[in-house]
Amino acid sequence: MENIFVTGCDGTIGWPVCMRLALKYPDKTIIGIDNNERRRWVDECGSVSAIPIKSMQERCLVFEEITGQSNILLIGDSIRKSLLKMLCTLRDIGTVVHLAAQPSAPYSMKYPQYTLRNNNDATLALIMAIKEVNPKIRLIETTTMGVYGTPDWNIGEDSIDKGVLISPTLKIPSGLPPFTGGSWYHRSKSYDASMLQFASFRYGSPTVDLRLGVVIGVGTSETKKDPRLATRFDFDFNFGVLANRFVAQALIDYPLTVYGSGGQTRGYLSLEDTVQSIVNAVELDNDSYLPINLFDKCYSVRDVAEAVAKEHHPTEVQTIKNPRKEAETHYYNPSNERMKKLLGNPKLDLKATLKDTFEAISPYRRTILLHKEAFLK
Ligand code: USQ
Repeated sequence: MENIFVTGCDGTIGWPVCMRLALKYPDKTIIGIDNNERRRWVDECGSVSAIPIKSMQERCLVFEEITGQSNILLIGDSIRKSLLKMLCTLRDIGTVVHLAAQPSAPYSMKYPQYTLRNNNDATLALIMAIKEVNPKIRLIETTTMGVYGTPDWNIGEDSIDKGVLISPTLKIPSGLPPFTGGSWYHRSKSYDASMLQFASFRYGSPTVDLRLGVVIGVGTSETKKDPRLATRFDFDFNFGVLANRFVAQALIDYPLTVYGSGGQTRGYLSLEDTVQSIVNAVELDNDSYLPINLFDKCYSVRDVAEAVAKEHHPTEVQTIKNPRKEAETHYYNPSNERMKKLLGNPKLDLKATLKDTFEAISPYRRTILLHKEAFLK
């Protein structure tokens, strides 16, 4: 029996991934680790999760009460090579799902060294522990579509495999993203991708690099079983992602904060479908480095604002001077063929995700009102 190790088990994605893995593999132990920093970062930014969340210990007890399963085990708070080596040896780890990261672009611009240390040190510790214990342990990491930036060329997965010719004489080597991400966070994930690709090539480790687009929504089939199983929902300037922030803003009749011209285009995927994709990746049978672009459809900031306004009338839009340095009008053409094979048809499109999110956070309107200053600082 090979158990599964999940880093970042207290995160927005990590907690529902742990539950889904525990339900799918009742005979395996899902061993979770988290340094609890996400709660501190958001608190430091003067905000909270709009949906109240229990401690990890309480959530595990409730999970057992509701499902009868006690196969989520929490250990430690810091990803060290020695700890992972011990775990892999004593607890028979077959797969590591690496979700732990400081994931905010704006926060990373305030704390670049912290972000790089936090994100890259953990990844390297995992890579080296796996190499030393058993290079055949599968490593699945969520990096980001942001590793590509917003290039003028088509972001096709096959072209990434073969290398990308970006000029008649210049080629990006196979597997590697081009390192044009627009924040220290996005850069940290480019460095991770580079380490993953190199380690997989050098040590023969089966590695999946799930390059996530913007993950939106809050509910998954597991979190809906009991309010005490909820995962966090952030809406502040640093940790709230675009569509989630717009839903929170619309709910309290706060004008939607479109940065600049609003032409910034990204790929989006619901939390429900993201969790399922990660869980499905556990059973992929790749034996080397496999990057997968993970998003359903691409939308501009203005498209998302319009979709939110359709769900919730009347909703005003305000144009804010863009606090980020990024292209506001650009070409963006990524492919998601591998995700379609991994996931099949996504369960929730943008409209369904927005509707679900409005329903889930409506009871917590007052919490958002009390923290509305955090929308823009
Ligand atoms: N934006 C606005 N108004 C807002 C907030 C954001 O116009 O109130 C704009 C941003 O300037 C950006 C776009 O919306 O152009 C997306 O911003 P975001 O904060 O939703 O996404 P981003 O900073 O790119 O990062 C998020 C997650 C990150 C993940 C990434 C995927 O925080 O962890 O890796 O989405 S991707 O965007 O594909 O790189």
